Amino acid sequence: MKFGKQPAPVADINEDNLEVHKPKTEAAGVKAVMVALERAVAQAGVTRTAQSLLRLNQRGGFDCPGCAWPESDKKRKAAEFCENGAKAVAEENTLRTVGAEFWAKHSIAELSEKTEYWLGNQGRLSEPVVIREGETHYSPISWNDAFELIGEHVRASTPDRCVFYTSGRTANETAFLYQLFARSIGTNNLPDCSNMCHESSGSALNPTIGIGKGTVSLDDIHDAELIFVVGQNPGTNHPRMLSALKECKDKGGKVVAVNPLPEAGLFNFRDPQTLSGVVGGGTPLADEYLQIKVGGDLALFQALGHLLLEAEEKNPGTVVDHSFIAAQTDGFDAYRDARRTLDWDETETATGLTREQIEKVAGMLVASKASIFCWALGVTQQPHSVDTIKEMVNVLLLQGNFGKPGAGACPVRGHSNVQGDRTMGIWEKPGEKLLSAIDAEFGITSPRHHGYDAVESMEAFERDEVDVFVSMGGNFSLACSDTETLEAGMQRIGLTVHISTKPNRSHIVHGRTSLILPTLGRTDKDDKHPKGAQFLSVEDSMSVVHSTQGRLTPVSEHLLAEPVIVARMAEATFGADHPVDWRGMAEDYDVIRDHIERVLPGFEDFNARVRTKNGFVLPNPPRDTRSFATDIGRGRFTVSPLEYLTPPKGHLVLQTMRSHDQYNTTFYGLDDRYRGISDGRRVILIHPEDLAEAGFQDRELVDVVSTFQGVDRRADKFRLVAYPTAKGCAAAYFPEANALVHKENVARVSNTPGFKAMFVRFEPHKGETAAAEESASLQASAV
Ligand SMILES: Nc1nc2c(c(=O)[nH]1)N[C@H]1C(S)=C(S)[C@@H](COP(=O)(O)OP(=O)(O)OC[C@H]3O[C@@H](n4cnc5c(=O)[nH]c(N)nc54)[C@H](O)[C@@H]3O)O[C@H]1N2
Ligand SMILES: Nc1nc2c(c(=O)[nH]1)N[C@H]1C(S)=C(S)[C@@H](COP(=O)(O)OP(=O)(O)OC[C@H]3O[C@@H](n4cnc5c(=O)[nH]c(N)nc54)[C@H](O)[C@@H]3O)O[C@H]1N2
Ligand SMILES: [Mo]
Repeated sequence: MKFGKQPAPVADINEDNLEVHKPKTEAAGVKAVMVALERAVAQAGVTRTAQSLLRLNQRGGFDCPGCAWPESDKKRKAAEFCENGAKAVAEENTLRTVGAEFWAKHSIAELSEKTEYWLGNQGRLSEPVVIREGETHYSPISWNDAFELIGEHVRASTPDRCVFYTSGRTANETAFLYQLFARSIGTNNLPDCSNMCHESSGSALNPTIGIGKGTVSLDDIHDAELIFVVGQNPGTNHPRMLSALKECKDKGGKVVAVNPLPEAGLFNFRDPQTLSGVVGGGTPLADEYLQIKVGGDLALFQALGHLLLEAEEKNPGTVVDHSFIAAQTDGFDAYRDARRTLDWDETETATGLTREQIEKVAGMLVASKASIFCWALGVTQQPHSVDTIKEMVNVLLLQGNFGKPGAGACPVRGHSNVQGDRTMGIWEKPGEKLLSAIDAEFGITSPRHHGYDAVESMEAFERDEVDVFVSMGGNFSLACSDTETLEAGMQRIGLTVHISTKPNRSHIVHGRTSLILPTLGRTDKDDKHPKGAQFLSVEDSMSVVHSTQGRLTPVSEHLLAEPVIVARMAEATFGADHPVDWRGMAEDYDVIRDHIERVLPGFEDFNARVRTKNGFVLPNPPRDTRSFATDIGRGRFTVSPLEYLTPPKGHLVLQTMRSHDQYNTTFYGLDDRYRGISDGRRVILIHPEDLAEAGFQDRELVDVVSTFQGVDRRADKFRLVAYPTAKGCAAAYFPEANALVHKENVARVSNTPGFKAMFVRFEPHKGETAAAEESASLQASAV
């Protein structure tokens, strides 16, 4: 084989090896670079690592498959990446492969006992495989037969019994083709990872500021006087954001961190690319740290609004931007009336913060002429998330923090193209404007009724109302909530199709017939086209659209590019006689971009502008012209009732989060370095006083029970770890704890699962024999 020897596979996790050390108080530094390089070389060897990392986030190179944080449009550093970006690349570049031999060797029954860590570490999928009803193993299938099988199943079904899931790594051109395929079939069943991620942000921002995206640029982050980092762990999930925060601090800006966990990256950053970061003490980041209770942010931002209005009353004309409010917004009077009084006792209970702490931070807001609120999943995955974000918008509107340098709203997006996918029309609730533009361009009739989002898809599986489930990337079975319900439903689907780069759990809990279609990744060369190598494009968290092109030789010659896979599924479904020229688009991505230009606003001259040095920025009315394209043409103040999470007696609030060594459902390794947890993942971080009150010891093995409206869900065998989290608020890793999230535990309006809003209690772990005996005696008594 041309790449030489494959690296040895890894051993599976042994939870008994769990190690716990003191959490760190600073992020990055030289250690981060060393870890990244070590991992990369182990997976891909020295040459391939050098070839890939040198092109990461460079012009003409590929976009990092890690997060959606933007690249600088100024001079780029030779190494414009972070530890976790490098790990994401290594994960994709690995020389290990998973082909016919692997599938012949391992049965589904055997694979279902493996952890996600083991599965993902087996390597890159190298050929298409199928498993049919009654079979125990996947086996090879030709691409032609695979596409025919998909065509047959889709034609034998009805449009709304087909579901098309998208994970946010999917590039613009692929996403555009994919939604066109779904709509050509006649369904808007286009759930995506965004439904489980920042949907609450879109649901709050669209009605209040007229666009479901952030309103800041990277320069704004540098120029802000004050930045709030709310419910976000940038040291792990958006490490390049730390450099931007550092630049802001260097210019005199201040940072406030709001988080139940004292995450290392919020406190001190050692920039491994500067001398002071290597040998000096690094840069302190957060000037104030609010260790808020999980779910307390709505109360916090109501209190901040109250305090700003109070400060304005004391010194009229100094705090609130009245001319902006009068000219550009609606609803201020009702908001002011609602925030006039505040119940401080309840605010302290809801937030776990003291009045003094909140007043101090309000004072910082009063003093700042340009503030930015950054947030991520800490505020999007709770029942009242949409109201929380609306409350943040209220506070920004009060001080006119839109459309001026250094100010605005900054939802920090997750997957590297999750924002672009929505722009391209991956949305279960499309508007008429998009659909009529698609119809006019392609001569099809898109369905007008809305489709399923992620949770609704799971519910449709459960009702046996889905015949075909196609997954463009991602790992739906572990990403969504209520794992057992979801997996039972997935297994009843007629055909599941997984377009993937690596094996994952969704392949194992498959439909009655199932296909795994291996595809090229971001770093792979895509050159098997009549006109030669093709490139794709993505949109980052700040609405910059730019190209991405992989250059590495794919690990297998049997991989197809994603746009090709979509086009061939469509051809097999519709036959040659279809108004859309699928093949023409798959052969030349410029043709896709020409269509996008005619269908979507903001993509004028797409093919030329995507080839420019820094790409181009999509229109953003709040940022560009301080205007708000809402239904009333104004920014909207809103009034929400106070809401926070109150667990029943004997329960704690449980949030789930990512370790430093994972990418969503894939694990790079087992070292959550900053939190000091390694070689084990089934842990519950718990405040020492809560641990004592619950009557357990540090490291004790427990079974976890979550309760939602009287219904319990269980997940067994977690170790309690005393940890400095906010009191009353425990934390576990995603996806191990997803089984605990009841499917109806969702955010209102956005329908995002309540991944950071579970009520849990602990029971001493029942050993395997005890549990078996109990279930036997239950069965006996049932008989
Ligand atoms: N390396 C790496 N990078 C990633 C990812 C990855 O898995 N690995 N995932 C990508 C994706 S898809 C996404 S969406 C982003 C996710 O980026 P993050 O949102 O940073 O991800 P989480 O790990 O879920 O962390 C949520 C943070 O919110 C805090 N939190 C929990 N509950 C609350 C609350 O009620 N209030 C407040 N104020 N804080 C709270 C948690 O303590 C934690 O620090 O990262 C992206 N980047
Ligand atoms: N409890 C809990 N659950 C959560 C969250 C949480 O915070 N807590 N976060 C939610 C969030 S924010 C998100 S975004 C979702 C993530 O949900 P998903 O996006 O569905 O999950 P990922 O783990 O990112 O998907 C990993 C798989 O993608 C495939 N893949 C990787 N690269 C490529 C590629 O280039 N092309 C293709 N076709 N496939 C590729 C690989 O096969 C890999 O196994 O999970 C959600 N679930
Ligand atoms: Mo995400």
